[in-house]
Amino acid sequence: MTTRAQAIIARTEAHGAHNYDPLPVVLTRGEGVWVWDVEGRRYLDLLSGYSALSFGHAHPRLVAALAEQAARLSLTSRAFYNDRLPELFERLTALSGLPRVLPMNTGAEAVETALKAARKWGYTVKGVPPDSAEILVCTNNFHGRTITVISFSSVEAYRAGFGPLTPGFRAIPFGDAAALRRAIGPQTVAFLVEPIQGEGGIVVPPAGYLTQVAEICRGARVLLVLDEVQTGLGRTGRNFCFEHEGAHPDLLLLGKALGGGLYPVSAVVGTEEVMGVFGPGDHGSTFGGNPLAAAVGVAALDLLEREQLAERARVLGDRLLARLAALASPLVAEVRGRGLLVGVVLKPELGGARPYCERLLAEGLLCKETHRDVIRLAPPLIISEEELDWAVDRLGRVLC
Ligand code: IF1
Repeated sequence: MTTRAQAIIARTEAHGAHNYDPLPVVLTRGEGVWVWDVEGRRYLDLLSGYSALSFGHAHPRLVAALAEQAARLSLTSRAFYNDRLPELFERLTALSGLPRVLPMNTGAEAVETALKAARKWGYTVKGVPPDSAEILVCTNNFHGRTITVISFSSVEAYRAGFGPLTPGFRAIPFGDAAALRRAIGPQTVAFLVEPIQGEGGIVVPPAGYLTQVAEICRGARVLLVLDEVQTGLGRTGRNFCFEHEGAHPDLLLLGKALGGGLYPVSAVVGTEEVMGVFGPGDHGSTFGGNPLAAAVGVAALDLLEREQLAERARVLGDRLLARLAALASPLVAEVRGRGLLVGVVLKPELGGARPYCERLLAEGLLCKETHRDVIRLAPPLIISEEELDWAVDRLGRVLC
């Protein structure tokens, strides 16, 4: 590494809180699936801003949408209407089949919004006694970093030292529909779940799980809240991961790629019955639903459909899984995932994936480990077959 890169790292660490442990690379420019460091070295981005950069870096249509809207009108607050928001609402409802949208900024805020909606629905519609609503979640979940969201994390490090935690949550095993049926009680208002657990290590539930979960929830009058912040918008080979099983949620949570990797945009999309609990003053955000967010969100959804990115993710994801399996690496315990959300699980005796991510960096691939042993592969959905093959060849050098 040059002294220039070292100096930037040192300055970052000098005044930044140390809540991350980044790989030692300083990036300065991105275009499509490629990023460049300050020394001019090129890398293929297999992390994609934790799946937010589905359209790649600096997509001209997204950049143009952002720049044009920024120059015209960026923020109105929701104290007034703006002329861009209705199109975002119309696109999201058309794509999801759910009729009502509440826009926020980050994924964690979308989760918080859904939890508030579910509790209020429980009290005002389902008739659960005041302050007694219970929300079921899964062990090994990841839904963000706010106090309430970490209150139901099963990762000790995410919770430790941050109490007192928010009550009202109970965890059940992921992928076990019978456990959900058993756990539902009279005070249960919702079940919050990721269709594929991302941070948990790209854990794909058994086939039929989401269908069963949707049936159980409907039968028990429990809301199904699907966190598709990571799996949504084409990532797993369908526009939404729930479409693989036709398991329609009451509340659908979107974020990350909804802002095209340029701007934070999240949303809760839901049924009339649940979203109807919100009245003026109940909930909001300074930036949620601003015209800049709406313009970028619309451009992102437009690209998703125009470029048929869900279909690309399906075809290229199958190719990626097949080619990774064909490497037959002695270091790999399992390769799993769906579409372009793939985890390469290293054998536990190797002691973790971090050193392998460092070697992949030297080969020109940006990856980040998750859950110690898993290398997460989530390239931009616009990646070409040639670029994907190039990446697998490099992975082969490090893993074989
Ligand atoms: C970090 C992982 C990815 C999410 C789901 C909500 C949120 C996330 C399913 C919150 C966020 C992030 C946050 C980032 C790491 C990252 C991540 F490694 F934790 F698992 F993407 F894979 N629901 N996921 O995955 O969204 O508030 O961040 O916008 O370092 O915390 P946010």
